[in-house]
Amino acid sequence: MEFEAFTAQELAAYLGGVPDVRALLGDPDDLEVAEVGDGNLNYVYFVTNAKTPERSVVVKQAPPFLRLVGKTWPLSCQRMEHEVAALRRFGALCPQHVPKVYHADSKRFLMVMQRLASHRILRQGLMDGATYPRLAEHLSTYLAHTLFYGSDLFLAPDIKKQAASTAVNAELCKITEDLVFTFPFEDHPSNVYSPALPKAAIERLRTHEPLRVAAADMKWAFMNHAETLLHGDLHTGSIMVNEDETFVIDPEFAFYGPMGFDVGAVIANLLLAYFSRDWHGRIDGRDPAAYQEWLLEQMMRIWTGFTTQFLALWRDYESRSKRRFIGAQAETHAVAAYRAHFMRRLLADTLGFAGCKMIRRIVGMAKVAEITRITDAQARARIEVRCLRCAEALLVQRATLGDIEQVAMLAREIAGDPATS
Ligand code: SR1
Ligand code: MG
Repeated sequence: MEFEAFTAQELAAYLGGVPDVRALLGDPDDLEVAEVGDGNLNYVYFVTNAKTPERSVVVKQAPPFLRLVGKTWPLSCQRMEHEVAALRRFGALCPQHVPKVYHADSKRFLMVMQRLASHRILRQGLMDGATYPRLAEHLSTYLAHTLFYGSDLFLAPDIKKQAASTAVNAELCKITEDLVFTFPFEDHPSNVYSPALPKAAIERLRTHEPLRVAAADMKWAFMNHAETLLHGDLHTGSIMVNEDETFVIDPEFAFYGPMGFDVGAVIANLLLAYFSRDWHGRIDGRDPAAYQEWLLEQMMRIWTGFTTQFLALWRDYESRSKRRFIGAQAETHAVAAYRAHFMRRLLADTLGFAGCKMIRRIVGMAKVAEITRITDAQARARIEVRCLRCAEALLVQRATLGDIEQVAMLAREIAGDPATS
């Protein structure tokens, strides 16, 4: 049967027929429905009781195609089941940072979830130059808990393998494999280049061998390293914030993959905000430098907060359970050496994935607003070249950039380099 999006009346009537949701929202005749989705994949509705507006929910429905492109790009609606399962799992691990799911319907491929009415999408806040005092603390907590508790460092091996096999999300992973790791490095028809982006910068993505090798290595890791349950698309459009709270939404790309993919997505998007601030800050009439430093500080605090909490969860679990990943009889210094090695590898992965994620947002089909809203073509191209230079350095030097402070220094150098201005 051909998919038809709900009309407002149909959706209100449907929600009125779900007792738990009706209890939340009240009489279906009082409901106002607004379609607000601006994402690439799904329909999203705010449904609010007009008489008591604090009674409000979000409804998300997966059409059998990619919304960004339309019916010519079919997509299975089962992605909604992955999203619901991931929201429930992450919500159990980190309830303070994940919206509640009130209802899920696997036949209509929809869910009803908590409305975050006083929060906004982080990407929009960053474009406006807003600061969020608790962002780094919250995101590092979310990352440490979700990535640790889904991994073999915590789960018994049979449970972990079973969980990984039910979370296979092949169709959405294929989108990432293509759009993040493959097409940006080819002359692919889906790529979109901004008009003033120098040909040499595009050519370099196709021909610079160390970059090609590094990107292919990250693709391999993405496809083969089933380390933990990932969000899978943790850009700043998947994060909602206010002064006091941070929520991570939209885990429809969730699957068992490499930990650095989620951490790298956050870092990539902070760096895109950092480089594009040059434009947004100036048109706001503000010196971009102070806000750019705030962005780099968030990047560093997220990484250090994440590693501190991740290691604490790991140590606490092993001391409580008497179960050591490295083996029961290992010397204390070997335990510490392995943990340090693990975190170094995770940083290298994180930087490699961040590099791929930045490149795809510059030359791939799915862009980010902080870049596309730059109306001056020359200014946009200058910023894009900086993003590409930074991404290349992250990829090629991922194993030698020893700490996150060096990443901040690299970004500052590229932003201030007269060759890119
Ligand atoms: C074709 S879908 C494009 C992108 O939107 C999602 O947010 C993912 O990042 C995906 O790659
Ligand atoms: Mg999304």
